[in-house]
Amino acid sequence: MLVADALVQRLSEWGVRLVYGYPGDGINAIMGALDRADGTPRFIQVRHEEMAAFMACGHAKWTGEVGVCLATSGPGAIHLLNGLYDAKLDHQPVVAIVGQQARTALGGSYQQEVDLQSLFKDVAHEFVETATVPEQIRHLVDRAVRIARDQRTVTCVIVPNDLGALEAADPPHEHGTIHSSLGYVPPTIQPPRGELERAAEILNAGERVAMLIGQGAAGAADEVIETAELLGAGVAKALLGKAALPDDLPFVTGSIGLLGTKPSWELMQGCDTLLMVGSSFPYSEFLPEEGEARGVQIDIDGRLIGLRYPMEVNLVGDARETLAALIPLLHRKEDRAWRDEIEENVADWWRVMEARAMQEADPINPQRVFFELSPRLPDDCIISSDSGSAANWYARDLKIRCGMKASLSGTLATMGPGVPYAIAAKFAFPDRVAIALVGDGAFQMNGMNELLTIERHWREWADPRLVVLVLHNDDLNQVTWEQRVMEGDPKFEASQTLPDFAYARYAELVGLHGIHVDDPDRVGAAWDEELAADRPVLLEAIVDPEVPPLPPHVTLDQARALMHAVWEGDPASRHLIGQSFRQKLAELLPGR
Ligand SMILES: Cc1ncc(C[n+]2csc(CCOP(=O)(O)OP(=O)(O)O)c2C)c(N)n1
Ligand SMILES: [Mg+2]
Repeated sequence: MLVADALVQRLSEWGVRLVYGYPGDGINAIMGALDRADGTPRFIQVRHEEMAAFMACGHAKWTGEVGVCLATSGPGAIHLLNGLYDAKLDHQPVVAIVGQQARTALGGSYQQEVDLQSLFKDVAHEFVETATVPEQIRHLVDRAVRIARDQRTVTCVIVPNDLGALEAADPPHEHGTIHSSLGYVPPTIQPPRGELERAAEILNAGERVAMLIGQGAAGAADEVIETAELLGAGVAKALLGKAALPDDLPFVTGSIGLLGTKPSWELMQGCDTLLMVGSSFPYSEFLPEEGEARGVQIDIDGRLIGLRYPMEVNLVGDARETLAALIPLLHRKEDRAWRDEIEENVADWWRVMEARAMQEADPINPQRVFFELSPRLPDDCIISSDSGSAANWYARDLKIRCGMKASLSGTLATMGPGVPYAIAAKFAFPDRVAIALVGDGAFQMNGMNELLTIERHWREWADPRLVVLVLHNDDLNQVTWEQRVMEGDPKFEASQTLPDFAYARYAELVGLHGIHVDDPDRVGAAWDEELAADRPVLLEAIVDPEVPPLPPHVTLDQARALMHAVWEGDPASRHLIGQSFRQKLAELLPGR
């Protein structure tokens, strides 16, 4: 058995089922070992190493397991980086295994010799090691997997190509050797009783309690609901927590932040007490003003607690365990006026969403595409969104139900993960429908290429449905709006306009189905057709780039900046004024 075989076998013993990657001479020994391993773990070839890292991150997000990606020395390793940062910033356990030039050549400015130890030092700062002798492989794999899981982060093992091809060796029983073992079960962490009592006192004293939950609250939905019931609270969700709680509960105000909803904004502005659970939502202007509310936070990561708002009690602990211990200490609030107000705001907001979605546009209002999808979402589907305007409509217009999974690049907010996350969903759960919601810019950046990976594999999936929505607006629209609203600049055509392309026809060329829709009244039927298909489908929706992704609360500065952009000669000024005005009007007069 070679070192490479020992590495692959150890991954398999850790329960790793899938390795996403791309070959190269730096990892030929490992490829040989994966071939001999005969599918345990299984190697999935991608189109670009960044996609392998996104898929490993997606795998971790969908399954809670460690995701693994593999790339060759030099260029392959460098290509992984952005996907690895996506995982690191969203706290996902991902192990990167990368090749390196032969030990005999290192330090010789050899071909493809890159200082990988330094290159990965930041993204994998919890653990990055280069193997130098066969006896290290066992403990390097053990530590990489265990640290990735325990710290919910990215780790990296660098394997010089000559080492991979040596005979494997166990560490001898002598000085200077390591004898590591398998297995990791996360601990249940609970704060001390006295702190729970202090937290309960604050929450019991509050008259208008707001809750904000994030991905850390996934798995604690029942406890979140019970807490909100007792406290008469509304619950807002950070982007990564979108699937942590269903949207069909009347007190769930939906997303928060620039992509958030008005009831979430009102919840935070009106509350006197804030309970934050499993979230590190960064935009403080969307939280209560300092001094306006008393705060309690629950987070598993002691490094990140008490950071976004001056909390009075910081409970380091698992969301579910901590809430379960807190609940018996809470008194049910008898005055439900605050809760009634929240529920009215939420009901009104959904009417606004419908009115905004049904506003006519040229040709299709992108909100309509999401609004029509929402009630059609199959049970247990897995939804990924890309960065771009899609993230706004994903955040606001989709009503997540119990059992669904949903994610995007929450913290890095990188373009590109939409399609690879969906592919990872299909490999992890071949019997569930995956839906990727992406802009044409993100699709051109990499999604197009990964359609080839989908075409290669879909026949093996128990349910072949993987749907890719492409918002065809010939524009890097999210940033176009940022240029207008944040900078007061008109759209800069040279930076913003995309090459036009026939996405549905391309999908057909690849061997999948492609549906092109440019009529708003056909959007619902197009979704029905997509979701009934016998293979992966691309839905190309021709959408209007001048429908503004309005933040929940437009500041005077933002409105002024927009007017300035128009004044400075925005190429779409007349149409965009009309659309902005109509969208705002839909908020004032929902249902008309
Ligand atoms: C890798 C990367 N490059 C650039 C950006 C900045 N950015 C964020 S959204 C966006 C536009 C996305 O355009 P598209 O995918 O067409 O979606 P649209 O907003 O038009 O719907 C850009 C350029 C980013 N987030 N990530
Ligand atoms: Mg676009």
